[in-house]
Amino acid sequence: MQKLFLKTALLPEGWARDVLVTIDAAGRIAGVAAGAVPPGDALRLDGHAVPGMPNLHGHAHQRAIAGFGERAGAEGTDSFWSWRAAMYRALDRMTPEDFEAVAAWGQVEMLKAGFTALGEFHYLHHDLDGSPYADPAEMSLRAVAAARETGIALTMLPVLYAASGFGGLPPTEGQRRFILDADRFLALVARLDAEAAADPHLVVGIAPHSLRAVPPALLAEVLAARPAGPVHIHIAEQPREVADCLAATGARPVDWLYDHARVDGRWCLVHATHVTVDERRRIAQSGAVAGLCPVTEANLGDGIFPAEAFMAEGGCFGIGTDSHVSIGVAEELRLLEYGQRLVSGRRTVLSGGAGRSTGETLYLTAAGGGARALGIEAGRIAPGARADIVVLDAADASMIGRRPDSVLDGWIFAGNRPLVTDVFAGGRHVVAGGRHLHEDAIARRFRAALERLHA
Ligand code: NGQ
Ligand code: ZN
Repeated sequence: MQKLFLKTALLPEGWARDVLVTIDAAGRIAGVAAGAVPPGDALRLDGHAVPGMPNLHGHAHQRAIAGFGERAGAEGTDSFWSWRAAMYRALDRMTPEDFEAVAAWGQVEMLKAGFTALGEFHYLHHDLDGSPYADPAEMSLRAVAAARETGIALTMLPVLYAASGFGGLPPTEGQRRFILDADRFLALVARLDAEAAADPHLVVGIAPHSLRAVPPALLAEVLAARPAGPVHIHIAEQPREVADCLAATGARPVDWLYDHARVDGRWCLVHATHVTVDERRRIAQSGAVAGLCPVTEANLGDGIFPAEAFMAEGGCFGIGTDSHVSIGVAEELRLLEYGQRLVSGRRTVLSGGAGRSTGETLYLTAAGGGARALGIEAGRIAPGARADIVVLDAADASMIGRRPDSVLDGWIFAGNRPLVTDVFAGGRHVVAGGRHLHEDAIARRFRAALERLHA
């Protein structure tokens, strides 16, 4: 049994002092005792300990173009869709080695930011020219290998991508590396299931990319073939997508999905930005997780999710870093809250009620929702959960004069400082003193890959 002695820790019942956490050989929390006396063989951590945050949505390859899409094109032409065309072009050169290097570095940044689990929404399946690799799981297994090296818990979400638009429009040249049919997709899922059977840190779900990319019959077929486990889908991110869906089907995307699939707590609806009041309520009542990615949604000009009403309706949400344009737990949660303030003209919008800490409510809600979306027991420091624990520097300027119950407000709203000193992911001490265990080697490979890709 590994033992951690935490000076202050956020437990499900609130903040506690002198907390002894025991961790079993599988990386799960076996016991939690507050007000304990430190045993001699415990590792002592003097910062503020909080549950690790799940990152419920990311595309590893996009870390290679973070911040490269900010030079203006012809006046008025830059949009989500022009960014996507540029992102596709970056895939013209990305080899499996490049992909693994980029994925590993992104995961290091996540862990250092306090993310301890990741939903990898993976659609880069084929070789540069669009032909399948000898091993159809070549690219997926690169993401898995990166996670084994970095220690982040991985929920692999192999993506089904078949069309370029509603009505089953044929895929474009830029999408040649993504395309699978049902049989090839299900074979890939089976291959990953076999990997996961022997790996307690790997979960496998499925990800029909979007209603744009997966025609109705194909969606029904893969859902029937996969009755359990996480299902993630991009939905209603852009107004044009809503308009195209309406034109093709007579329904908006969220309505269409709820009318044609049994959407429940295993689903994660990524973005769900453009929803009517009815659609919003359908999501909240179904128990599906809204996968909010505020930084990417801001970067791409997507819009603002109606989080205040959704939360009041009991809706469940988590956060994702999606395009990885800037990877930060505090940053995602801050922007989520600030978006709501900017549209409502009020403060502490997502606090959950009088007297409550906005930062703590945001944090714990997103941690619980993220864990549900990724199909893992996590998001709380409690027996049975994964030992995903993040320690914040209690000596930092932004922490001065705070009682523990305002620590998360300090992290999220004050100073924008990198406060994470230590991270345990599945019991593995992967970040210590603010540095990842394998940071230097992974950084070297990332640098070489990026220099080649942008040469
Ligand atoms: C993706 N990203 O799959 O990486 C998408 C772009 C698309 C976001 N939607 C491609 N943010 O949606 O067609
Ligand atoms: Zn996405």
